[in-house]
Amino acid sequence: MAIREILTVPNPLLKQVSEPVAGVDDELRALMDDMLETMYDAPGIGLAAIQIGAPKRVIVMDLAREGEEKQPRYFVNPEIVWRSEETSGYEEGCLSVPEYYDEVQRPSKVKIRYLNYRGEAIEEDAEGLYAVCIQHEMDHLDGVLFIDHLSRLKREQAVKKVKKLKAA
Ligand code: K2U
Ligand code: ZN
Repeated sequence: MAIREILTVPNPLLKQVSEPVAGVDDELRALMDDMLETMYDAPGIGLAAIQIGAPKRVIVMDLAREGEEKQPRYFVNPEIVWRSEETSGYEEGCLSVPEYYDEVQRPSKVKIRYLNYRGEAIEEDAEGLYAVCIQHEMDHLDGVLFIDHLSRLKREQAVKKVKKLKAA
């Protein structure tokens, strides 16, 4: 296992559309292990493979609260197969846009299909923070950041802030 560098804006790789994975094998599981270790170290509650420079449709997540037992989740080739018309707002952040937070509106509930760590096909409903996080991460797989849902002014302010942070 290894902690990998997390790419930050304005790295153009973050705008790349990630490719589906042919199958879940030991090599992919090693990547997911590295992603999870990197996410816990950040710390974060979700991470998409593109954020460590791997353009594969793979996400890891752990929504367990501080002090609770870890509950790692792995999503290979995830798809959203249904979205509620109802939407909710949530103050989002992103490990690739450090120290910038703003509210994003997203469908409150989604139904997702994906392969798990063992390559088994899963279909699951998500709501609350789970729905927010999976949609945030699935945006990453399409080269979309949460700031892309904001105004151009806010997006430019966010990138300027991260550039300043990295230069300090
Ligand atoms: O994609 C990422 O950078 C991981 C995000 C996932 C996330 C973003 C917005 C809302 C929920 C999850 C990081 O975990 S950002 C840090 C964080 C931690 C707890 C709650 C919200 C954001
Ligand atoms: Zn993010």
